[in-house]
Amino acid sequence: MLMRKVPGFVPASPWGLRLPQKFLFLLFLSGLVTLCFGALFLLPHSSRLKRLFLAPRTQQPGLEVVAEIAGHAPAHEQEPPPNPAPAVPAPGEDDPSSRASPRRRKGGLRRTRPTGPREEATAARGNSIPASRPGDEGVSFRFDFNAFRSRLRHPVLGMRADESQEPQSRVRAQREKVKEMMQFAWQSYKRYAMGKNELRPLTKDGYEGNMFGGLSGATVIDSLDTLYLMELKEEFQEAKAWVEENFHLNVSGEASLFEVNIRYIGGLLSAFYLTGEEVFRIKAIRLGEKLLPAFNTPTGIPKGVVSFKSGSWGWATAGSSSILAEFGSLHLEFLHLTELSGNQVFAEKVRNIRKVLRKIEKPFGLYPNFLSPVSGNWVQHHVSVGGLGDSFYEYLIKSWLMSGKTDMEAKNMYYEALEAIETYLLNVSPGGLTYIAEWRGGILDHKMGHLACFSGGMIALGAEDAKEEKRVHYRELAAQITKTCHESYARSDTKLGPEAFWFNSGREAVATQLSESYYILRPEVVESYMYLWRQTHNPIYREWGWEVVLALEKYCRTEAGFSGIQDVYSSTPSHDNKQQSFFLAETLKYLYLLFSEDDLLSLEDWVFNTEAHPLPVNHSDSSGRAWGRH
Ligand code: DMJ
Repeated sequence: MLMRKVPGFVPASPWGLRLPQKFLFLLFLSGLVTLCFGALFLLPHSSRLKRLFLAPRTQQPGLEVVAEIAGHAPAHEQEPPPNPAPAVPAPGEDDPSSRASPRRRKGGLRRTRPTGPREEATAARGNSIPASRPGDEGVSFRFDFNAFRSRLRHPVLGMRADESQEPQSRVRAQREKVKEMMQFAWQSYKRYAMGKNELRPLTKDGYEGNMFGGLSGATVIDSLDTLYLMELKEEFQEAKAWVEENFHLNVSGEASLFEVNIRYIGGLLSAFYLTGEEVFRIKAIRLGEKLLPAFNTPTGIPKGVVSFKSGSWGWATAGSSSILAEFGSLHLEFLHLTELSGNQVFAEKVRNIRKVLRKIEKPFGLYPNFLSPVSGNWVQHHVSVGGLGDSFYEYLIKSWLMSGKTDMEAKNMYYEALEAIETYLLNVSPGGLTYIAEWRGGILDHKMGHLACFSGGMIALGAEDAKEEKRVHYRELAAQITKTCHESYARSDTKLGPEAFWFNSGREAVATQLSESYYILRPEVVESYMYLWRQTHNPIYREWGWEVVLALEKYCRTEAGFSGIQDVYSSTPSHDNKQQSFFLAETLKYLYLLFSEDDLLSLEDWVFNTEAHPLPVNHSDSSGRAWGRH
């Protein structure tokens, strides 16, 4: 309007256009430019123009691929969302965790209950594991279960040769008896304590204890593989359903790294390898991630106690030294966690423990029981093949076997340690009993713990791969130690062995005080019978195993389950009111295997972890993710 009123103020353009015309022309031009620019975005993905106009994305070649293989989101997606969305799908919604388990879905069995929203999300911080995401469940990594099964040398449950040939044989009846004991132990637990860690058979209730940081159901997890191999199918389904629906990992207590590893991780791994059910693999991996903060120490030697509490470091919460048998009994399970998750972090943690132990000076070649995870030095010079030391040695020889005999480091460490043990700890009593004493800075305690009785089986297992000139010797040594442990049973009134027995003051293979006279349903002696039976087929081992079955029935069976006893030297012992979960995991399993054919969980295909959970040998035609073979 102003322009019209004062036309003289608006000069004409060089092309002779007036203002309204110019305005219209500009409008047309800008429309054209917008149209052309927009069209760039509609061109195909590979268009060069698009690359010219868009800012390049920061990208490290291969990173996404590695992350995907490892079952995790690429690095740039690893930050957890500020408010994790709940993992629990609405009723009727598809549960992503069950997609990977077509067999279960097909069979119409119960659905896996997804883990809680914040479950396991904090465990991985600082350990190169992305925080778990609701629903992601680590299942994007695919483990080829069928390929794994096809590589086994024997059917998992064996051929059952003797059943077809001798249906009424004595050994079959013995095996059936052990199966009945397992059924009774399980049913009693189920009836009075289902979901608790252990059964208290006298008070007919459950017991949680303080070793598992709030995790429940130790007996369920410990029983899975035993139920499976005994073909207690209904009971196995009950146990599996409990794991699916009630085994929650969103706990926040303080747990023993060792106990959670050997019982829960070991039990879940075995259940997966035996059945291929994804729920066991997923829970094992997620629980494994929760254990990782324990390794956050200056040396990488884990503390014995891990805090599941969100954001806190496990190592800061417990005492000053780590125990050899505890940090030395992770190797088998952690390699399998890597194998099943594709994530190297588990294998790296245990390889580092190995490295520290290789480097440190060993007094006379012996491994003391306590090590500082801060300085990496031994804390005391107490050496034992029983409690505190035991399964460290076991895991060396089993690492060698489980690697398909490729882990030379484990093999060498085992035989070197055994030489030192023989030189400094091995003794023969005046009565001719061979035993492994305990060593305190050069002074011997002439005693053996019940726990040390696993060593007969271990030495038998390792005999075949020793130097040729040592093989017969180790077989004989294994037999002698096992005989001594049998004596500790035979010399009691109940025919069950005490917690510790001595060789001094003219007394041999007996406890010297009441505080060492209890028996808590431990497996180590029958474990050795089982290995010695498989190695020699000497019927004495089945006889000795049967003595244990009869004694358990007579002294430990109560109306509502099995119980430990306070004094093996009393013919009317009082009960301790506890059915240990390892009784179902180990004692009954080893007894059952003792009365079975050798191809039931063949030792060519399986190694047993220290809680008797079978883990597969990595045959040379395997992928070898965890063993560095790809
Ligand atoms: C089990 O939990 C394991 O065998 C462990 O290695 C030692 N103690 C018990 C059984 O006695």
